[in-house]
Amino acid sequence: MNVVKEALPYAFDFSPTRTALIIIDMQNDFCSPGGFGEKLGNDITLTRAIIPVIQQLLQAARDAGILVVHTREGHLPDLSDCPPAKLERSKKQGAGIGDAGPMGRILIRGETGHEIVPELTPLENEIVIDKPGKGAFYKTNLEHLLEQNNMESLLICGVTTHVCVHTTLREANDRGYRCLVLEDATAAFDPVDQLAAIHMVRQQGGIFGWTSLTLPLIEAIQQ
Ligand code: TIU
Repeated sequence: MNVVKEALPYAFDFSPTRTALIIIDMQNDFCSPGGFGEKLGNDITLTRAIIPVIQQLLQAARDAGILVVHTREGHLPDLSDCPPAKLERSKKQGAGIGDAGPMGRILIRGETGHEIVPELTPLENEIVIDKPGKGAFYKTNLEHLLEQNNMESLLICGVTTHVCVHTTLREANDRGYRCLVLEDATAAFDPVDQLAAIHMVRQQGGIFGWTSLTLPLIEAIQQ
């Protein structure tokens, strides 16, 4: 067993062969100018700032042969998989899903805005999950893939902490996965949301799982 001693609320142990790294929605739409995140009225500085941290974690995971899963939030070009309520709220906020933007149609599969940022481009053999919702389990085959690979622990990073990271974390927790959320490899647009979201994971004896910084995890992967 590998151990992240510094994890909270207590040490997190994991077996690399039964652990997946889940990188949530590190897409241009959330991390690059003119995307969905910025059009919702957010500053993307904080979501961009974690890119180098995730790069290091991704390299460590690849070197150790840890299963890597990338996710992307987005919709079919005809919007048939976008619930009307989600579409309505995006339009009210000025970031209409499917509207034209500087990186193509907002949050639409196949557009530049939907692509993962170049620094974190998935390798050919890595899993990419396209999801219509905030959670990575809803209307995807993630659960099946994790079961097929006999996974028990998930290392979760990406954006945004309080939205897609949390929804995925909660879905995973209910399915019995042991989840470690990386405090400095996740980001919210507002630091208040980041603090609250991280606190919520590890409160009440780790109600949803564990948290840690990325460096202790990388050291544990390399143990
Ligand atoms: N708006 C916001 O904070 N997040 C999202 O809409 N999606 C994800 O978190 N990926």
